[in-house]
Amino acid sequence: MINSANAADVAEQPLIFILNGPNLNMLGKREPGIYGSGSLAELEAACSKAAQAVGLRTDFRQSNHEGTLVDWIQEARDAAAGLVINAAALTHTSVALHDAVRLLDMPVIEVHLSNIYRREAFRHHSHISAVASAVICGFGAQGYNMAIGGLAQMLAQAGQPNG
Ligand code: CA2
Repeated sequence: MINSANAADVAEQPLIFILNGPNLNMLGKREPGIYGSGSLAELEAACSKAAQAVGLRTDFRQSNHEGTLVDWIQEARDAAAGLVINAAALTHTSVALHDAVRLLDMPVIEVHLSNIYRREAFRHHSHISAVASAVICGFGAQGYNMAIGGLAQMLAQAGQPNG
């Protein structure tokens, strides 16, 4: 029947990982002027909804630990079709995350809630950008929706005969 997505249909939808770095578990609790007032759980729910709308499934995670994020990026190699990553402060410091993302053979969207270029100079360099497919920053939580939409387009294009 048309328009009746059953469990089997949903299981066939490509899975994307959405990984979040240190302190993003504090969203909504501090600094709403910079990072918005929504919680991480609300962001996760919004991402799941945005992904559903474009035929994707999400695995949304947050860690305060660099090694855990490296492990998850490696896990994405076999488990995911694409990656959205907000590496938070590790963006600006982590060669390990750069190397892990570099090994991925899939679209990767780097996202930041704030416009890192309007902030302190130490936030102006990203170790992720050079190995990401695209970068979105300064749109708040909406940036995650944009990243998911962009990823869906990239995945659809890659599935085309000349993609
Ligand atoms: O703007 C972003 O998304 C950042 O990745 C957030 C990081 C920051 O270090 C980056 O330069 C830019 C910080 C995440 C900390 O999140 C908090 C949330 C609420 C309250 C305090 C911190």
